[in-house]
Amino acid sequence: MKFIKDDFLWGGATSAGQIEGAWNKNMKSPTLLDVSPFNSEIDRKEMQISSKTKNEYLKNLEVIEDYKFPKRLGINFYDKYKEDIALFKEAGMNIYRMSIAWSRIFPNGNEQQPNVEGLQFYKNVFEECKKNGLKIMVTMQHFDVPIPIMTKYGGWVNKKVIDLYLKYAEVLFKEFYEDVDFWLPFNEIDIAIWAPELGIGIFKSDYSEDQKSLVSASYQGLHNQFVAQAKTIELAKKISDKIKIGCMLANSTTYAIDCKPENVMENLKMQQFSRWFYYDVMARGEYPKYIKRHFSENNILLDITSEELEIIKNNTIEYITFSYYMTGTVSKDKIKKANANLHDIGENPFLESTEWGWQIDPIGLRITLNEIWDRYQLPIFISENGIGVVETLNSSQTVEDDYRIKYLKEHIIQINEALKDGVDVFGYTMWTPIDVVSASTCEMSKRYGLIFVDYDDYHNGTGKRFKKKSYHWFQNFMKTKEL
Ligand code: P53
Repeated sequence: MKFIKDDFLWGGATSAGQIEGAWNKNMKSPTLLDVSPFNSEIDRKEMQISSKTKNEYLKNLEVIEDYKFPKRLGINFYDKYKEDIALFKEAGMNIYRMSIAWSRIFPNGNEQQPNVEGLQFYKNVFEECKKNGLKIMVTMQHFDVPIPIMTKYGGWVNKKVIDLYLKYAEVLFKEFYEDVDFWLPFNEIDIAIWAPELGIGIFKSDYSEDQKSLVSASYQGLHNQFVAQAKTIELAKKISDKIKIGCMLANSTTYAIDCKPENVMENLKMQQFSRWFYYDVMARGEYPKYIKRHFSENNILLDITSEELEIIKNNTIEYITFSYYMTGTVSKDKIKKANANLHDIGENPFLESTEWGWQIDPIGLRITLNEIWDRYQLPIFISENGIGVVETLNSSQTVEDDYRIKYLKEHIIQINEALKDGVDVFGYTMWTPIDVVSASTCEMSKRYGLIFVDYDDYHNGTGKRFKKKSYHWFQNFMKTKEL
């Protein structure tokens, strides 16, 4: 079967905090990712026992030198970016999705001037991409709020952070508007609700006494990010029409467990709360009524001004992107839960799961693409999709990852079907072109790449890159477009 769209964008996605390393080099300040330990039972327990201890850790970075923090070192992309980008090009990719670390540009969040060395690093990376014929998609915040913004401002709950972010956005746009093809202000903006520490940079422990105040703070932080994104779009219009801004959501498609109307209704609610309302605010420019009803019925008190709503209304996104890894089921009654990291979803007896319990569902991607297209009629880009597996190099210094080839191929076949259905999908960046440190568990063992990186969970290893079987499969697919 031939892939039908010729001018489709194909590539890989990564994030700064999971690959760069050089966590405190050239003025960069730490982010929460730099103090997240490898998720062994012991480390995790120790970090969570006392939230007070964690705050101490953050304030006094020396105290934590004893711990192993894999994200601080990443895969050392900071020094190896030329080699890695050359490998992406050799695989046949024509786009690279990456993120800029805010903490490299404004280490304290509130400086008058940006850190020139931080800007220079990204300038170099962009030049390398261009030399290799790669278009560039940039995420401006990928789970990595600078710690000073958390400690001094209390994270995104504080509206002052909107202005700090806009200053950051202005610097990026003025420096890079000619280099970057697509901009995403926030990775998985819905993470504000599912994992507020990562998404909006608050300390959950500050709210632990009162669950309600945590929920209100999360929605407030999310709202402030909606405003920041809209203001970013407004700003971009003033700088250059070359700046194309889209949204990014951890798309959670779910199915009712059966056709019992109560369960179908429960699933509809799940879909409204886990994805539709976010897309609606960013694409239609309005909060839907049901979410306002939810806020008022649950005493979620938010500071939302009519001026902000006006800005959101007038500055909607140009295209939609999302990550797609799995689907789940929903029922009004108790059902067996699937391991989904973020969302509370149920098992689906018709689907297989990864070692981490993520339920693999290629047809669900076609369904998702059709649903989103039907609702918004905006161009769609799949900014993440892939499979995490424990892998080791074999005696031929490669990995025979036929399961990854199967995973990618089956999802791409469904994109092709969606194109035939009339959906305007214009690109796909797999998670990941190269092994990176996992976002949720900080482990190297959860490998997603076409390229194997020789580091273990404690960053032991040579750091050398090796092509897996899937790398060659992808390279061949790029040449033939045969599935
Ligand atoms: P890891 C959960 C569910 C769906 C997407 O995740 C998610 C998460 C958070 O873990 O995040 C995205 O590495 C995220 C990437 C991340 C990738 O999924 O936990 O944008 O940064 O690495 C995979 O297996």
